[in-house]
Amino acid sequence: MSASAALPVVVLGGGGHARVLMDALCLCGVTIQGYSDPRQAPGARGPFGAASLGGDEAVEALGPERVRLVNGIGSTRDTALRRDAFARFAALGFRFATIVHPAAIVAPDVELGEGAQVMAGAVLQTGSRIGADAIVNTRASIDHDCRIGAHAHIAPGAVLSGGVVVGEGSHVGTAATIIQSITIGERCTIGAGAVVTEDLGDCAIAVSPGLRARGPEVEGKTQ
Ligand code: JB2
Repeated sequence: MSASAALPVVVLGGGGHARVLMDALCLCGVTIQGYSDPRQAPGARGPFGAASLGGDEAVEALGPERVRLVNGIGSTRDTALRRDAFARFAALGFRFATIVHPAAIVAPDVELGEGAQVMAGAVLQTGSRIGADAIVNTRASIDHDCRIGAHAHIAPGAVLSGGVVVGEGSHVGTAATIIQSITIGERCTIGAGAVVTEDLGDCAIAVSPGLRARGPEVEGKTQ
């Protein structure tokens, strides 16, 4: 893992994504000072023995010179909650640790933005760039020369062929496939298992045929 500073980390969030990150942090020997979650009372012992700090005001009180943060707020479709938490703390001067799980395969020239998170089994090929606070989740595959925008989420098992561009804040769903050189705009939602074979503009929704989209479905963009 490349959490660069020696500072202990505090994880934002106490749900499933936070626990996946805590596992990666423990595997890399990084000290977890605690986690913050408005839904959990301070003082309790949480996952991996991490201390519950209560809400984010407890993190703000620690100050950016004493801890680095890990954004444990995941996303299943809308990445705004995650993005807003990142922006809120960045504006206060906090820095976010960039995480690469020991079982990920990352080519040496891949560029990872601040707070990017690469989980177990992910494969990132040469020439790719991952934006700040983006998630490349479990077993996702990012082939050569891809560009993943800040705060985007490439969900578990998603497959991106070479030269794919995913815009800021977009969500590429579990086991979705995006073929080579496709560009997806910002804040798009690609449904689980969808196969994207044409470029998509901002805020597009693409789902597998036969699945009911929960928004204005984009006709004919998937096969
Ligand atoms: O502003 C916040 C905030 N907003 C929500 N600050 C802090 N510190 N915590 C916040 N949270 C907390 O994040 C919620 O109270 C909640 O406990 C947690 C989100 O947990 P949840 O179980 O809802 O999902 P998740 O974000 O851990 O994981 C989702 O995304 C992952 C990528 C799930 O869909 C997972 O299945 C998925 N793998």
